[in-house]
Amino acid sequence: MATEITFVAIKPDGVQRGLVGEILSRFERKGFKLVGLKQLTPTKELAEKHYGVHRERPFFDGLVEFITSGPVVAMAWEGDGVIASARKLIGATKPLEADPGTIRGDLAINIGRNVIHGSDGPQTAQFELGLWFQPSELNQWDPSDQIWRVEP
Ligand code: 3AN
Repeated sequence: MATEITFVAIKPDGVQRGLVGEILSRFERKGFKLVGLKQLTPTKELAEKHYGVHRERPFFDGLVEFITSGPVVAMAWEGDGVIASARKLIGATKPLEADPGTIRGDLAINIGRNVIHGSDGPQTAQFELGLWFQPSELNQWDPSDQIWRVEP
């Protein structure tokens, strides 16, 4: 399994509800490595680029309005298979269909307020990391317990 980096963002509802620590800890406890972290209120331009694939959807304006309404916590997580694994930790887009144990399954009920975003594939991850982070904001570091994280 190749080492990857993915983009994850806690949306304004997750920040407002005080779920930042809960969500960070789920990724940390899983064993992924935090290589980028910042809080920002996205500009309309950033939001429209981020949600560009949904431009023609009826909910596009609402999505942009919501994600620009307050602070977002943007994260970059590194690890083997982290892109698909993060999507599993996050759970299905519709929180009522998300399995218990997932972030949306445990912490959300509404598709328009589903707490968190995660890149849905390698190309999207690359695009979204480049959109939300400067290269200098992504850190390379070796966890001191690295020996316990790799396949023997
Ligand atoms: P995901 O966030 O699980 O990758 P996408 O990319 O299909 O889901 O949708 C992006 C965001 O658009 C979702 N997180 C959700 O907030 C919103 N969204 C998706 N479908 C709908 C819908 N039918 N009505 C309202 N909002 C939606």
